[in-house]
Amino acid sequence: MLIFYSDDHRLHHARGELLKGELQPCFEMPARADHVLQRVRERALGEVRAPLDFGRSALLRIHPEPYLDFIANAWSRWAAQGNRADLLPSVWPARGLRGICPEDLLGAHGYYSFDSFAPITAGTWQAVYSAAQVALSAQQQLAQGASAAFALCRPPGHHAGADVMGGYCYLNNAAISAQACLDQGAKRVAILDVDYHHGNGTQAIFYARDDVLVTSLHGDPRAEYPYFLGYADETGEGPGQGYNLNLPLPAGSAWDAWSAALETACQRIAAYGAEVIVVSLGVDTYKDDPISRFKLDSPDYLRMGERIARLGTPTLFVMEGGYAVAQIGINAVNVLEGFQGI
Ligand code: Q9C
Ligand code: ZN
Repeated sequence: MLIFYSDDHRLHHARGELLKGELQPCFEMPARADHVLQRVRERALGEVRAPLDFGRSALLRIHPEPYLDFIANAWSRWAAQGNRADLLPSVWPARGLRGICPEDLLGAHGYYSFDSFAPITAGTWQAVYSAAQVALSAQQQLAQGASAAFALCRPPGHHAGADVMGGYCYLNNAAISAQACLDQGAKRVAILDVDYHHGNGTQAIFYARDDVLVTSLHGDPRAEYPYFLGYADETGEGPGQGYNLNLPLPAGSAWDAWSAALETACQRIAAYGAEVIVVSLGVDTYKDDPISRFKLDSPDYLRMGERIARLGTPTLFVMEGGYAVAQIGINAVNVLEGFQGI
């Protein structure tokens, strides 16, 4: 299958993330994409191409213009105030506060965030813009008849809502490409989110819609980030009622429990009659992932790809999380090799 990748991901490398009261090195680092690319080449998975530039219009189908402008302009405004360290919010419009976007940059960043895990650096906009173009370039291959393509996106996207960043995510690459499928004539698109964390952004974007079925397997939000979405009783609303499927699993879940949930998701996708599947491919379900608590092992990712392939539906793989950096390439490419039948 064709692989799309841009070196621009390197432009986003934040100084640190706040964890347990301390600024620690970021788990979401450029080496992640390097390891996936290296493994793609080692296994000769397919030709690696640079993305085309489709401009902002496909991004605007998901994200409002003021949100894009904020990300695009925040660093130059921040640097003009004499700052050199990352822009990182500490105040959010929670219960009892007003949802007003303030003039102050830190305030505005809080307004456009739901946590402290989406710092803005000098290169953040170029990196996230290119990651979205990577996803759109892979999506174009499917529109032209390919049965699969891999968007090696970094930064990831599934925590980003229409106008809110968080969880290392700024633009929702999977949602942008799912919408592009619809805009090019598909009637039913399914998203299968296999990242360890619930894809709260993707769910929120499509929650009231029946043209995108969102299914997600993830750590139970009672105990796991992002805590405030991803429960089993979230099934959609209005016309979207019945078109959101959450499959939360307890900490310690290994392939037996995880694959049973995958079976449930796959059967729902088959019943829906999806014309295209967008897989939010996070491999932070791995047993040695430093921030996650599932127990999948590397060969399990081959089985994951095989099961997705049995749906017999054109599939776009979009890279999301995975922080066991040395194994992320093996695990992600195993899904793709399993899908292809090795
Ligand atoms: N104790 C993705 O995998 N940190 N984002 C949680 C862990 C944020 C994960 C703190 C995790 C975000 C795309
Ligand atoms: Zn994750």
